[in-house]
Amino acid sequence: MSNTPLIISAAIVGAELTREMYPHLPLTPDEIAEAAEDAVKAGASIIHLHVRDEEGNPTQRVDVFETVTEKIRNRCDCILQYSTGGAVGTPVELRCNPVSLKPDMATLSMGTMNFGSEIYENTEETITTIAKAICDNGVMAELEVFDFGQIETVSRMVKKGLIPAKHHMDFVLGVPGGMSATISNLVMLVTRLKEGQTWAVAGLGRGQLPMTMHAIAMGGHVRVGIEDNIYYKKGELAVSNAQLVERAVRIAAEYERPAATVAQAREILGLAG
Ligand code: KMH
Ligand code: ZN
Repeated sequence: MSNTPLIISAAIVGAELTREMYPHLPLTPDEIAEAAEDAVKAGASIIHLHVRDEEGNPTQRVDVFETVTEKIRNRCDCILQYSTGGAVGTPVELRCNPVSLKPDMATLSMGTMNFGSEIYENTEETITTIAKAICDNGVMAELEVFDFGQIETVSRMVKKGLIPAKHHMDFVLGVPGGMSATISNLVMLVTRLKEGQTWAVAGLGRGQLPMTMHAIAMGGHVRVGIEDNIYYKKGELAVSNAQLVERAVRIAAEYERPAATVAQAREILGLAG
């Protein structure tokens, strides 16, 4: 069994949720920074970051990312990972823009797919454009794989030099339109990885808890948080992102996998400084 410290990524806001859907959703820069600090205090080392505009709508505006980043940095040390996925339908130029602020990491979604009743567009051209923005800014990519074919896309695009060979992998399982959050799917995906490749899984909805448990047992890392799952258990909303992080920490402790400190997470991921 792997005793590697567990990197917990907290997806604290997302782009899809509203206050009507989840009353504790952090929306303002101060609320998002507070949620980030609480998640880090609970054991998260990566903050997967989306931001909202003055109306609470998802935005890829650089000034908002800058404000939120400053507020988070003033409160705590963490690995900041910007979303380049944004919301469904966000034009590719806007998706790339925040990467100019040179966060520690940025996401790179690996294929076009149905996303509920919408289409999440990630053609090879889109992926290449975002990958270039990520590489030009010296940022580490976290590849978001939602479906099995996308892992083939990763191999093909790495071979062509279109996406960075050195990356962190995140399997996002349970999106309606992608692979479901089952252990057999997770095992199938993990077996396709190269030796030494770091990986995490984000299970959506009720898949968050079992995917967390399986990843911990398999030696992978995890993403939890409100972006992916608003429930603590059936019929009971989570009270905060930190509550979901705390649960992952407790389960991991039983497997003798302490939550990675930020420094340990940097080392495991091969992030400089
Ligand atoms: N909001 C989703 C359409 C990412 O952050 O990189 C895309 C997403 C992926 O959340
Ligand atoms: Zn996201």
